[in-house]
Amino acid sequence: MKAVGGNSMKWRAYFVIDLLLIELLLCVKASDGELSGHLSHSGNGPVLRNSHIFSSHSCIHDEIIHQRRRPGRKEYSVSPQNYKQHDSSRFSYAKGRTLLGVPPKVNTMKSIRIYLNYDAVGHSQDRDCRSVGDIVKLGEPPMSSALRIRLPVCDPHTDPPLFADCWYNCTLEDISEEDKKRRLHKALGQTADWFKKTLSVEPVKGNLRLSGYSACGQDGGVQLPHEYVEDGVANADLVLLVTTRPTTGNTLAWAVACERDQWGRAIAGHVNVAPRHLTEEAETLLSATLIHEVMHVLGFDSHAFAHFRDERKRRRVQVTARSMDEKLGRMVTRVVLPRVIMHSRHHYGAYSENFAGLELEDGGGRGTSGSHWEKRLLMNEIMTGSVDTRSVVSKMTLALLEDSGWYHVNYSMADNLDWGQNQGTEFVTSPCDHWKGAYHCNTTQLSGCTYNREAEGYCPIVSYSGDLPQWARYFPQANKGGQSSLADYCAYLVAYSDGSCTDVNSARAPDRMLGEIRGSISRCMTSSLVRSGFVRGSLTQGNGCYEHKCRNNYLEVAVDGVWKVCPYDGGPVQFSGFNGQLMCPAYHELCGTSPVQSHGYCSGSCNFNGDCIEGKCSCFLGFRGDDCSKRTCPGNCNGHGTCHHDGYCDCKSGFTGIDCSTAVCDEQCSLHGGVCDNGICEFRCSDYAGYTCQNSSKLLSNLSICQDVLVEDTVGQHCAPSEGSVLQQLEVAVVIPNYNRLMPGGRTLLNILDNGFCASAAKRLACWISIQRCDQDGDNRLRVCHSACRSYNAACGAGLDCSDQTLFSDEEEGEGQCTGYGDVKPWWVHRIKSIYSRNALSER
Ligand SMILES: *[C@@H]1O[C@H](CO)[C@@H](O)[C@H](O)[C@H]1NC(C)=O
Ligand SMILES: *[C@@H]1O[C@H](CO)[C@@H](O)[C@H](O)[C@H]1NC(C)=O
Ligand SMILES: *[C@@H]1O[C@H](CO)[C@@H](O)[C@H](O)[C@H]1NC(C)=O
Ligand SMILES: *[C@@H]1O[C@H](CO)[C@@H](O)[C@H](O)[C@H]1NC(C)=O
Ligand SMILES: CC(=O)N[C@H]1CO[C@H](CO)[C@@H](O)[C@@H]1O
Repeated sequence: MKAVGGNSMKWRAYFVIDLLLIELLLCVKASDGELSGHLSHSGNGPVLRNSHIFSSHSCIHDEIIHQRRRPGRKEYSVSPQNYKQHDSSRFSYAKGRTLLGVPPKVNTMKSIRIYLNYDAVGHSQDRDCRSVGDIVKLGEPPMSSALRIRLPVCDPHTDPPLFADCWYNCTLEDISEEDKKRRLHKALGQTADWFKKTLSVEPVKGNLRLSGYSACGQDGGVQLPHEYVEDGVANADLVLLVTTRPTTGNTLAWAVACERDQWGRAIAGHVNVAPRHLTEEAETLLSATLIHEVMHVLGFDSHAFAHFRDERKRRRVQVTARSMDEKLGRMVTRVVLPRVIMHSRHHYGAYSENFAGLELEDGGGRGTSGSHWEKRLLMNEIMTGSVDTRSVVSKMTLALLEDSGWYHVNYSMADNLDWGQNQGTEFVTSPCDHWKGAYHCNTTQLSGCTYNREAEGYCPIVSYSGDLPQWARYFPQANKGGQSSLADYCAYLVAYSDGSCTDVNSARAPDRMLGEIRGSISRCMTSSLVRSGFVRGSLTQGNGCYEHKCRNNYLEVAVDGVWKVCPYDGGPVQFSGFNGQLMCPAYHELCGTSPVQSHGYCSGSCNFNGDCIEGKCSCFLGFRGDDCSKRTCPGNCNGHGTCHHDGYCDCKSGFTGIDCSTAVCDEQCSLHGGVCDNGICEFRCSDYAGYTCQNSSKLLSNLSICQDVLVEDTVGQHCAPSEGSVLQQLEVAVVIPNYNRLMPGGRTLLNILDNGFCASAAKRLACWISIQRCDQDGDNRLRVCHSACRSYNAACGAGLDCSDQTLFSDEEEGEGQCTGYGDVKPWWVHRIKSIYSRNALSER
């Protein structure tokens, strides 16, 4: 690269901002297929006892992402980091290990260091509640001229929560006093510790560097402390900036990522926790909520998916797949990441090739798929759209983070998810009215045991005021369905509030007449038992809580302290002193510890190093053998590294990935807002939400400033906002500032007429930089032509660094391989040359 003068360094900084600005102009149309109006409950069928009510957290991440795509909102910026070279750490690793005869492992991953910054807590004049009656902003409500009337007013209790722009009237519980701050520190500290045990990353070498161009996060965000931008943050891989601003409804907290490194990993995020929920009672719920929210920052985020990396450290070709599902009768978005699929197969017992990915939540058919697992399939998993105290972290969620390519995960930190376990491929691919057992119910008249037999439950079927979407009509009446739109209105047995078999403090005492008992080993079973001489009352349900244990490969059940062995596949047993019988569940239902070896299961589970389809392992890159138990150097490290005999590649500097096939980028890459992919600094169209690659001639009618520039350039496609009005804003917010910077003396577009050739050269370049062409595949933005830069320099006597290949193509650019052109029509050449020589002369 040529020597870079101070002047052109300034250019660099300017273009960074411009490329970020492009992200500002994001736009999302109201989603199609939204349910008309709000559905509300009306009379439901007879419910014998109270339903089990848990307080829960409703996640508004998807709404935030939606908001951030509105024009004028920024999603994030990119700041490159230094990462340790493999050499140094491998050396120290090898020293201790070789003595034991264990080959050195190239494993540079270390536990993630999350740095929590509380500086912003309570410090925002217009967003933090500091005294009762303060009126603060939620979102970006309109500023009213009349000071006393601030509309719209937020409804703090809206449920479902509306994440709207409104004015919030502070109450005492919205103020984060000392007690609440203490709870906040404790809860977030525990969250950071949890992730430390769960995730490891390639550690940032030296201080974490942040760009801090603008506020980080949402709802006004947080301005990064000055010293973070100057000096960076020591001992950190991720900085979370914490605020305690109010929220509405039962949203306890929200969080978003705001800066990424050159590989796309989040390095800064904004976490907001509502003071109203920082209470002692909400402690457990808050822990689960914070894990959920920080997962969004770390990568469980529909926008982050575009940056996910494979084993080679290249961008993944596909993270999600959206398609019309004939069986479900609607559009479905599925995560198709390899480890997510692998762990899903083991969870559901779905080894058929018909299972192709794990569904994302579509918000009950709202049409926008987002950043949560489908509740119908994962129920109490922590990354579904609502979190409660029973939420668990499954291997599928950890697998998604691992498949991002940014983390190694500790699967022993996963909890056991029992919803859907071993239910087979049918469960994940069929509509829920085809589900079996407690997973499906169709009448409010009958109670039964819940899916995991831990409680007695009822079948909530709700009559809505409007018709349900076609695909959610499981009943003859179009307005009837289950109680949860997140769970696709499926009807399944839900525990009564006093129905738990395991809770000895349940409000309902066990029925001695039926021989029932509650406790940790009690489970719900179908029963017609009643003490001899008595009859079962008409209100008594056909089930009860009875003790169980697993012994000698048999299930045993007890009534009144008398134990009996059950038939292996389940069936009736009788007890003396009781009329009627107890229906034993099958052995595997309550005693299965090892995975059920259902149809298509691979013995050894492919060592979790490969996918198991119909009994055959297909190993992930870097593994081989029938059971994927052996490591291998893919492509023998492709000549860019050495293969250790244990099957790990040790890459030469300049290369990375499991097979050393991927080139690393010049650090400058992300200074331009680009992301590194295999040595190339990319500016993808799809990185900018709302942008598409479109036929250039289609764009013309909506362009005012750049129209006559692009009209010369209509062959092919340009990367631009897909909506006309946003396109016009792009011109205002990006093209004009670029133009002003390119014009010597900062002249404006208004006096373009008397600025002659320099002005039109500057305009052309500003347009080309802002609306780059796409390559043939229709996503990568082509660099601006080297010749275009040269002819601009010539016309304006400027010193723009044309050798900067992150922005300009190289000198031997081919026809159609870059945006714009430099060698202009003859009458131009002449004039530019004369101006150039004049300027060149005057500079000397
Ligand atoms: C805020 O709430 C308090 C108490 O409910 C009420 O007295 C006050 O008028 C409210 N302020 C505004 C501006 O609505
Ligand atoms: C992995 O998780 C287990 C507990 O589930 C924990 O004991 C262990 O320390 C974790 N490993 C790391 C490297 O943190
Ligand atoms: C209701 O479900 C039961 C089994 O769960 C089934 O036998 C019955 O046919 C269903 N009734 C209707 C009307 O779908
Ligand atoms: C782009 O639009 C022009 C005119 O509308 C048309 O002739 C051309 O075929 C289109 N090109 C592509 C690739 O769609
Ligand atoms: C890409 C785009 O927004 N095109 C719009 C330009 O303006 C015309 C009307 O003049 C619209 O029909 C296009 O959709």
